Amino acid sequence: MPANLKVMNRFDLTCRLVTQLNRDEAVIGGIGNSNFDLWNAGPRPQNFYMLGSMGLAVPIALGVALAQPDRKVFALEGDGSLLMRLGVLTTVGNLKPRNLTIVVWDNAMYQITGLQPTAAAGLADFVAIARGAGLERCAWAADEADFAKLVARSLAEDGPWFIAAKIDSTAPNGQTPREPVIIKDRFTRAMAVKP
Ligand SMILES: Cc1ncc(C[n+]2csc(CCOP(=O)(O)OP(=O)(O)O)c2C)c(N)n1
Repeated sequence: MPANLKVMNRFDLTCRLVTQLNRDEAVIGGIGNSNFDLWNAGPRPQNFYMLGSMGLAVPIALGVALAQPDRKVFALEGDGSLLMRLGVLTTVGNLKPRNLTIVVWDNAMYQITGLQPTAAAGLADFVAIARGAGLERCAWAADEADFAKLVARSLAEDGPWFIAAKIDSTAPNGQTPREPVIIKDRFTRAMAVKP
């Protein structure tokens, strides 16, 4: 892992990412803080907010990316959640969807359930793990400008991309309304699979 990675703020980075979107990109927010900050960054019908299950942002985003290869798809996942479903990276590495970007918010903890440390508080390096899983375009974001640059590249160039960011433990300013049926319905309409 590179030294001197800046510890950033998930909401700030989420806002930067959403601001950079210019088409109907899909964004899948993982359980808890990842989707709360996505919601707080401004509701979009092309956002899917995962409620309740850890580790599903990347599998859902992978499915959307494979079904709609002309649409860019982002998965935003916490480090604890990605660790729970690490095997999905090997699937992404083998399938190599050109339109998928995975972002991992690495605060080295299960923040929302009480700040318990994850393996990322030890030696685990997500970029090294992703590279080992077969992803080639993988990077740690050194700071906010670097994050924005990586997002811009992932929008302009073929992936799959994997962007890891060290973040602090600021709690989101409010939660996504818990309306699973509405979330799913709005998202599937935005993906134009439901008239
Ligand atoms: C399968 C499963 N196990 C445990 C939980 C309880 N749980 C919900 S969120 C969470 C921590 C998520 O950690 P991380 O993805 O790193 O996000 P953070 O809270 O740090 O933003 C846990 C343990 C759950 N919802 N689902």
